[in-house]
Amino acid sequence: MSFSITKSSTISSWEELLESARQNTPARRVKRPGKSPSTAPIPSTLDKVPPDKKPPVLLYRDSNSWCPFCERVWFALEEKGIPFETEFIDLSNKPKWYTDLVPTTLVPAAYIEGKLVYESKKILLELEEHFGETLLPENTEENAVGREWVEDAETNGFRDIAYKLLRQAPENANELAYLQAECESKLDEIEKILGRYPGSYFLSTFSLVDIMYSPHLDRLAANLPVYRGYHIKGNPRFPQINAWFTALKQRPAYNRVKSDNITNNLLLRRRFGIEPIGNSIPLDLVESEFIEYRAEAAERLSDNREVAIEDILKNSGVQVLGDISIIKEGVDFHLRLLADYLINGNGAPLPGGRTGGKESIDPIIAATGAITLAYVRNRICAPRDMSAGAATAFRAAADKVLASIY
Ligand SMILES: N[C@@H](CCC(=O)N[C@@H](CS)C(=O)NCC(=O)O)C(=O)O
Repeated sequence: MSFSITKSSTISSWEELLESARQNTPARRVKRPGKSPSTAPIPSTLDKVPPDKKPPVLLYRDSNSWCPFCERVWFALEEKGIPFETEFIDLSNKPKWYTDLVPTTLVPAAYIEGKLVYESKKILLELEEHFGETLLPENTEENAVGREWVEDAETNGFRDIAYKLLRQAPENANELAYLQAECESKLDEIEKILGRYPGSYFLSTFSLVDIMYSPHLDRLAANLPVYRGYHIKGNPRFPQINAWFTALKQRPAYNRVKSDNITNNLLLRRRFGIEPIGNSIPLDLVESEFIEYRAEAAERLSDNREVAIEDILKNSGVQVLGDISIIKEGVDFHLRLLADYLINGNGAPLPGGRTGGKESIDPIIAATGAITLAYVRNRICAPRDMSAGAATAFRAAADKVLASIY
């Protein structure tokens, strides 16, 4: 069987797409050919290091960038403007040199000016020792409170209760109600301490305390609605926590290191096999329209297309549709359509005027497109592949282009 893809000539080439994407975003990653992950973020401060010198910090983190404890350290490094290198550890197959090096065998661990440190809290405090206390208040009294709250964030049981609630089998209604009440009372405690100092953060300025909590509260806020039908965001019981989320969103470092809701949902399902009882939180469609995010998503897709296409052909099931070279052409075409829509699409008709109707293309190609787009929509992970904002724009655009196929 053979067919041609109509209108493909009206869609830009990958080179053109990459160039226009790069004109609209400074975000770049390095490619890691043949390795997992296939790309890595470039720390925003790496240009501070002379070419003949090594950055002062080497961070060991998980290869999927799912680990909330690693996120804490990355967040602090970005906030403090410390240049660093990253070495990825595959947690499903940890190298022996790593388990020999780090007594807990967990990530994160870091070399800080040559000193090995492990446990996220210890790494955060060590970074304050070595690079100045920019994430702890100068005021002695508040500094002491900050240190105490950093400790509390580890020991107050909030995380354990939250994960117990998420993992509890839904059949056991009494236990669920009990865990929900426990979790709410932990959140009430957080609500209360957030109100202790003026402003939206835990202390009177952004600090390590915010960093200790943010990856966990983020994951909880993304997962409770989907797996337990319970909302933290928009819940009038937690005004301080909601104001805190809003304040965090203003911080560039936070936007670089955080995951998006869907990554968090997929991760929980994969990690613990929990079944959703509700829909995902709707994509933030306002955020998904920001050209910086759309361009970043298009840049990632265009620059890393070979890896993406190979992955789709191998893992999405699309290969059963027919001749692999034709299928490959169809995959490539729909990814270009997606990149084109990300850059040029804001509200406009889809590239080539493909808004459905009689001009529809060959059914096999349409099926190839549907599989490709549905697969990549949920395949990408933030921040492993791109920032959370870019991932949101990517998923929203995939939905749009996908809808145009039917
Ligand atoms: N208390 C540790 C917890 C670190 C941790 O649990 N890391 C997980 C990833 S999220 C890990 O390394 N898991 C691998 C394993 O359990 O073998 C910290 O704060 O650094």
